[in-house]
Amino acid sequence: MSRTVFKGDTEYFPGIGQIQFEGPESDNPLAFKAYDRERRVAGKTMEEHLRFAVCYWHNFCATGADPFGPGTRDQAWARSSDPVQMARKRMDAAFEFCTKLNVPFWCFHDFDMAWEGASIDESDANIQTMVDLANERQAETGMKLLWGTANLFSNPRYMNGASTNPSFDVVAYAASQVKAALDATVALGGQNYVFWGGREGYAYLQNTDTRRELQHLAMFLDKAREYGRSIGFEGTFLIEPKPMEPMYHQYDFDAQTVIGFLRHHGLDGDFKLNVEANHATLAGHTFAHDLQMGADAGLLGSIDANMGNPQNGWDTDQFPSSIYDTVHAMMVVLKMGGIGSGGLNFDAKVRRESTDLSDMFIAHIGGMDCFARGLIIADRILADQRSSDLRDGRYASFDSGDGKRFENGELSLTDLRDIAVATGEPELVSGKQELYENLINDYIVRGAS
Ligand code: XLS
Ligand code: CA
Ligand code: CA
Repeated sequence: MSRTVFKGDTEYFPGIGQIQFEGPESDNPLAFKAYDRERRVAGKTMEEHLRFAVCYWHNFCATGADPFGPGTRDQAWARSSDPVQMARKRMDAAFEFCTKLNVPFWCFHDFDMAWEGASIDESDANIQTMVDLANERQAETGMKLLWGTANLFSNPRYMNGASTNPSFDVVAYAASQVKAALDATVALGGQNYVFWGGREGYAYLQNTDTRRELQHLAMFLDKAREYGRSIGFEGTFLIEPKPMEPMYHQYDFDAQTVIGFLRHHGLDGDFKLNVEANHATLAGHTFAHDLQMGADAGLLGSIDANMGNPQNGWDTDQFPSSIYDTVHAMMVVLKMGGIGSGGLNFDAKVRRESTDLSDMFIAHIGGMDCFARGLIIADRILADQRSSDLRDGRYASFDSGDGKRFENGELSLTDLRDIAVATGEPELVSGKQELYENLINDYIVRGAS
């Protein structure tokens, strides 16, 4: 179903209508070249597969400011000294943008959608005001909430972490925010709730009791789960791994670290992973690696779609533009049978130098086309018998006989030795990596039409 374009009192993106699919030959920068919502791939429409979301913070709150200079973007919705007016205008701009882009989902932090008050009660009331408005906007347009979350990292009180803060007062304060953000997520029909461990980590080992902090983190998540379920949240709780920045060392380092943590604390029945591309690469992995680790564990819940810059060691949150990466990502997602109730959230921002309002559309269109091409090409590669042969064929010795018995746990170490003695020196079997790489490039070059 197409979204109804939201029309508020002010049009914040004048001259731009709802973005249409025009196909690969189009040279219109404000049209999709590959993302054709209704086109069916592997049994589902592209919209159902990709479940794109627009994030509130990078688009409607960030201004392009960096540590070296102020913002560069002129945002009409941010021109107000009254926080209520500003939040309302911002929401109108957000719904206008999302519905013109025609994405099904959006995502928010508590204090990018609303604004922080002088007390917890005031903040909760501010959030409620904006939830009421967002509910109206969702009903008018057909937009849905992919996930909500709480910002537990910007306010100075969280400088030493939120649930892992050495001060109990801060832990309790963080809980008040998560409670309100969960209430908001449920009120808006959110399908997931995200915990990014912003400053859950440490700067200096010798003044930190890491064992205690990790126990507090698990306890906090457990209580959030208990509360969420008690108010009828049926969606998935998601942890978003990230290895560094802002803290020197972050506890939720990467997918495998979080999977171990969730299983250790019995949280893996309710929590899954929100894997962000740029965080995976900061951890020294590829995007596809962290996706695969999540998929193997049955815990890949959602994706923050962006990319980093291989030349530096921080989180640049660029829009995805590498088809090579999206092909590999979508191969993982298709093999696991789809992203379920998760989605692809563009946790990405236009560059500080990209100052036209249309750049926001161009950036998202590019990211959506990049994943649409990734989806089509990944599906074709997986349908090519050679691709499964190249992988599964390598494990054929475990499909029957002693290999099968080993997998079933029927062979002891001594049995294995006896088999090795009888077999002698194993044959060298080529891994055929380059053949597979060439196959992928052949499909990429053939395109996604
Ligand atoms: C920051 C994170 C953040 C989370 C939500 O690096 O990506 O934006 O996705 O708190
Ligand atoms: Ca990021
Ligand atoms: Ca993210």
